[in-house]
Amino acid sequence: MARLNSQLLPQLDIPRPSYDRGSVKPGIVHLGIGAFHRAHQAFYTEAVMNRSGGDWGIIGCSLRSAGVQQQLAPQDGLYTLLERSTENRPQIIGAVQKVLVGPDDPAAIIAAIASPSVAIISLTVTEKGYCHLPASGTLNLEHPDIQHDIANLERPTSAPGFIVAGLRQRWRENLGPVSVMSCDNLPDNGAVTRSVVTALAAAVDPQLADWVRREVSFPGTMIDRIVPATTAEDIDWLQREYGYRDEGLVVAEPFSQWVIEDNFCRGRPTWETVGALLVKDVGHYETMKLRLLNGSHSLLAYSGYLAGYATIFQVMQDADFVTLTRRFMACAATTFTPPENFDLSVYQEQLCERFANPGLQHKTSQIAMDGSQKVPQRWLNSLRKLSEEDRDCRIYTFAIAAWIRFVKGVDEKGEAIKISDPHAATFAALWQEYGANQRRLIKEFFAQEMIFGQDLAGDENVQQETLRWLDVITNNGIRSAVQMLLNG
Ligand code: CS2
Repeated sequence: MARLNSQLLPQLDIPRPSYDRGSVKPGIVHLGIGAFHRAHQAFYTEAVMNRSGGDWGIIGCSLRSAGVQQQLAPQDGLYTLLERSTENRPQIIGAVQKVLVGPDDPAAIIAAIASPSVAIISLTVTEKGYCHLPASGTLNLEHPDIQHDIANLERPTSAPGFIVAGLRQRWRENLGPVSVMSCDNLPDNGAVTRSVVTALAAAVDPQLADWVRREVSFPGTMIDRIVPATTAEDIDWLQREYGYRDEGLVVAEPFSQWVIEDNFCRGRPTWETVGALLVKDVGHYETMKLRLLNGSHSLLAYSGYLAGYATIFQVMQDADFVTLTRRFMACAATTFTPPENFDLSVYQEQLCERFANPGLQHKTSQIAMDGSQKVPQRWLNSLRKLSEEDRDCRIYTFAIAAWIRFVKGVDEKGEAIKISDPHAATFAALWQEYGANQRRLIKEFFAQEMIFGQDLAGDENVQQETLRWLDVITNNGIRSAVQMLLNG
């Protein structure tokens, strides 16, 4: 069966690059070339090149495994983006020129960042990839990868390490600045990136840090598109329907949104011509998206998983969970200032429809990963506001109880749950030690300052309520707890 590559391209009856791929120079180095980047930033950049050309080829970098390189190298960097809802709409994307793998060849990534034509370094390395302390947004200098990178900057392992090594080379060779653009679901992602990169640069060479402060810009972004992990069935389906094999296939919902702070020091693709919104400040968009979309996603992931649902689509077939989602969003929507002239109720309706997309197999277990990194910005800032104002916090304390119950690592039928989280071992130890005394267990969870900060560690009411929910979930099961919440 024919594998997707440049030669096969003319034979395919599918939208494909209309520009001359061979003559495009690289303009972007992207760290963390997973499915999300390929369905989102690469999709917008492809649309710009299809519309008006430009040297915006993407050099993708994997900082951990060679998986994506093995998928894309035999395909000349080409892959299919399949939009799925009730219909299927494939498109071939040509923006990715090659994929480099950090552990195999770190020097190649540093050299790519230091290529003269490169104007933007972008990142989707997930929350934990910033090696920062989520509560303060500052670099965790104790992080083993950061300690390694300070001592061995010519062979970095972390995202901040690669960026600083590449910037150092640009500085030494006088190649001029670049913009460093985070596309991760972090509040203030531009400021966090600036903070970790300058802190690491300062630990390596204070003069480099001065140069970074003066010359490099760190635009913030709000990124949105639901992109479930591709499955072997998806790849087989494409092969059956369209007659070619694509190991790099990416499946996404039709919706996508990108709000970008217009703060680039060396030019950028004209993303605004293909649907992105370039603004002065992304803060309100970011907060809204994190608290409404990602906040309800995490709620549905933990409670839905415990109720036995494998995907968000399945969760949204259950009327109680739909009501739970609507209630959660209505409450979350009162905790922040929306972007100007923005209709929050339309946004919430749209989110419910997106979650119920029958074409997506978005696993609850996928969203449930890395809760320690996600819970603070998705739930806890809203909870703080409600608690400060003495308002009803129950939907949040319920959510926290569901998460704590989830990280026990055993479901309601007694089957093991694989907990994927940088703090999984701590959670297992807490359950082991205090599982028989849930009051103490809750206290110990809230004492995890990197998640709850100092304030919530001292919030007796919030802990009391969380304990109440954990007791209900433990004694009556998650479904009864949901009903009790909705009827209470
Ligand atoms: C999800 C996000 O996995 C998760 O935690 O909440 O990846 C979500 O699908 C995207 O942010 C949507 O834009």
